[in-house]
This record gives sequence, C-alpha cells and structure tokens, in this order.
Amino acid sequence: MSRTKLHILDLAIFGGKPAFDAALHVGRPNIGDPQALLKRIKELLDRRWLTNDGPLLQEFEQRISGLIGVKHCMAVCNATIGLEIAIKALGLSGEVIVPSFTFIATPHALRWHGVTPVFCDLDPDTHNIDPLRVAELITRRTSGIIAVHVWGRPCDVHALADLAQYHNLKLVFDAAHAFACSYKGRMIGGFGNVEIFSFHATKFLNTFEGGAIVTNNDELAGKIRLMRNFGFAGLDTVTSLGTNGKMSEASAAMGLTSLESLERFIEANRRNYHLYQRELARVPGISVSRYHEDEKCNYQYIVLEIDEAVTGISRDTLDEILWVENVLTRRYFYPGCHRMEPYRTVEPEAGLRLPHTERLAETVLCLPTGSALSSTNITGVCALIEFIVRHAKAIKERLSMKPVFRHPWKGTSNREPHI
Ligand code: T4K
Repeated sequence: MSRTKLHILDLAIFGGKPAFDAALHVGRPNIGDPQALLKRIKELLDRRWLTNDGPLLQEFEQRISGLIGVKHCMAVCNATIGLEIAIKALGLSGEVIVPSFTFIATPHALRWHGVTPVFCDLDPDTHNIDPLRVAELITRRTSGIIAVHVWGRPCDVHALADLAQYHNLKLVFDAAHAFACSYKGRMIGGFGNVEIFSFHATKFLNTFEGGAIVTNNDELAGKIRLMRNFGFAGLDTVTSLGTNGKMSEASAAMGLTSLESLERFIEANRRNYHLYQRELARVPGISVSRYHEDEKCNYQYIVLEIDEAVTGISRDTLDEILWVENVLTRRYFYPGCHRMEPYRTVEPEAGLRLPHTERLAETVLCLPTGSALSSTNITGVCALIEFIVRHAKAIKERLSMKPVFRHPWKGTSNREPHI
C-alpha cells in the first residue's frame, strides 16, 4: 500500500512521510523456484564440479540455443566480458561505431581493447542507433558496428546488416536487454556476426552475474570457446590469446532455474507494462515508451519520456521527488556515454552531433517493474506521478523557496542502500 498525498506538503521532499515504506527498485531481480535452485546447488556441490564447462553450464547453453534457434551459445561470466571476447574474436580495430545512448559497458569494452568507439545518434522513435547516421560515420578506419537493442526493442537489423555488408564491416549486437525478444518474427540472437545477452541480476532473466555470446558461425564459435578459457585447446595446449570468461556452475544453476520461470517473468512484466500504460495515459506530458507487441517482447523496462513543456516539471525534479518517496527511479542512460570519461575529454563537443541522444538523456526515466512489484505498488506510483504533475506549478514554487529533504543517496552517489 502507498500513502495518498492530499496536499503538496504531504510530499516527502517537503517533510511528509514517504509514499512507500520499503524502496521500490528498478532492476529488482526475478527469482525462480528457490527449491529447484537449492536442489541444483546441492547436486553440484555433491559432484564437486563448480566451474569449467560443467554439466549445468552445458545444459544451460543448450537450452538457450534451442530457445533462440541459434547454433552456438557460449555462456560467459558477464556480458561485458562477452563483448570483449567478441571484439577480440572478430579482430575489431581502429574505429567502431556505437550508440552513446547505452550502458557504459558497450564503449568501454571497445576502449579496453584499444579500439575507438565513435558515437552515433539514435532514432528518437526507437531509441536505437540510426542506420542513416551510422552511414555518415563510416571511414577507412572503421572496422565494425556495435548496435544495441535498447530496452529489448530491436534495432533496424536489416538496414545495419546491409550497411555492414556493403562496407565489409563486422556487425555485433549488444543484446544485453533483448533476451527472448524477436525481430520480424525471428528471435534476437541470430543476427549480425554475433550477439551478446546479459544475465546480470538486474536483467529479467538472471544468473546472478552472467551473459552469453550467440552466433550461427561455426568458426567464430570455436574461436570464442577457446578465448573464453584462456585459449586452452587441450590440457596443456594454448592456441590463442584468451581470458577467463567462464560462467560458474552456480550461475548456470540459477540460469536453468530462471528459465523454468521465463514465461512467468515475461507475463509479470507484460502486466506491469499494460497497467503503467493505462494509469499514466491520463497524465499529460508523460508517455510510456511502447513495445511492438506483434513481436516477442520481455517488457523488462518501463521507460517514461517526460515533456517538461507539458508536465511543467523536469525529469530531474520528478526523479528527485520520487526518490524521497522511496520510488527509486533510474535515469538510464544519462548523461550519455559521450559525456562520461574517458570519452568526454577526447571529444568534448560530441553532443553537438548527437542531438537526439542529448534530448533523450535529459527526458527519459525508468520506473520499477518485475515480478517483485505488485499492481497496488504500480497504481500507487502512478497516482503519485499524477499528483506531482497536477501540482507541478505549486511544487516548483515551493522548491524554489525552501530547503528540501533530499534522498540521502542522491547527489552524493548513485548507489542505493542494500535493502
Ligand atoms: N550492454 C548494455 C546495453 C547493458 O545495459 C549492460 C548492463 C551491459 C552491456 C553489461 O552487462 P553486464 O556486464 O552487467 O552483464 C545495472 C546493471 O548492473 C547492468 O548490468 C545493466 N546493464 C544496467 C542497465 O543496469 P546499475 O549501475 O544501474 O546497477 P545498480 O547496482 O545500480 O542496480 C540497479 C537497480 O537494481 C537498483 O535499483 C538496485 C537493484 N538491484 C540490483 C542488484 C545488483 C537489486 O534490487 N538487487 C540486486 O541484486 O547497472
């Protein structure tokens, strides 16, 4: 249950009691059947086989391949290492075109390997990299494109594939958000040279930490398998450079258990999405980004776009007010990777050629969702947002007059308490 606000002084930012007693998080993990997980953990302990291509890992990889309809799945310890292995295996060098509107892992994986990420603007309707803008950035130094299926909504895969083929570029999809989603009826995972999923705790399907590299290319898959395990091709034979990208048996156990609840997780996210859509439809200036429901979606992000000219309140003020009410919204992917280090120093004016990215980074707000959230939580959050927008003018006036209660973790650090 949430506390109803009758007057703006009831808002926690002005000293009222927070709407929610316990924090509502974006990225609260979905947990499958704990008994099934514990059984698998007990069995793996009994087997004394904890990592290095164990039976649970093999089963997990087969399940993913079958589900996605892709030939090869190499599970990894996280998607960032997955990206790095893909970058090495494909021999990316020089410049690679990436969106700036993504999690910092995407450009960092390139830069970590001495490759320069060239930031590209997005399509404001889809939030994904715009193939027309990609085309303008291709130079003789370009070796590839890493596109991101932001929020699990597919990129313009065919246009990017045409571009990559015409210019002889490698094409990688950062599919961290897009497990169990489809593009034109085909599951994401089989496009480009390679795609990478994330199974981090905050993703709708998790392995605690983890990810997977998927491809239909036999030769590339062989290379990636070796690279994931230090380049070992036998007990004491190393045939290539490699790293430790292995997923543990405990993570695979979590993955298998999570997969058994996959449909339940998607259904919870779908319900939440529809409820948010319905409840927020009456709030002027706030729109919930839409999923294309003729495709398979995982609905794992609830993404608001806030039009301050209509709401009368900025995204950042709304975010700050909601935090003190215990609604821990997230400004993904503010301020845009091009405004973060080391990229900001390299190209301080990058924002000038990324107008859509800049606007979106200022207007997007992600709301809590997932199986841990009840429908009363959602109606409570929506009523709160409606109240704030309805009283935007008075709230802004009051905010300009008085010192306010700020969330203790806001401003100093972006980390929340472990609750
Ligand atoms: N590419 C893209 C496009 C990505 O979005 C990501 C990751 C990657 C690549 C790299 O994937 P991995 O290498 O991580 O597999 C979170 C996640 O840590 C990150 O995986 C994710 N994207 C990103 C979008 O979100 P933060 O910095 O926001 O995490 P944090 O710790 O602030 O947690 C987010 C929320 O989840 C908080 O409200 C707390 C809650 N939470 C978190 C954890 C870990 C829980 O309730 N329980 C938990 O166990 O990055």
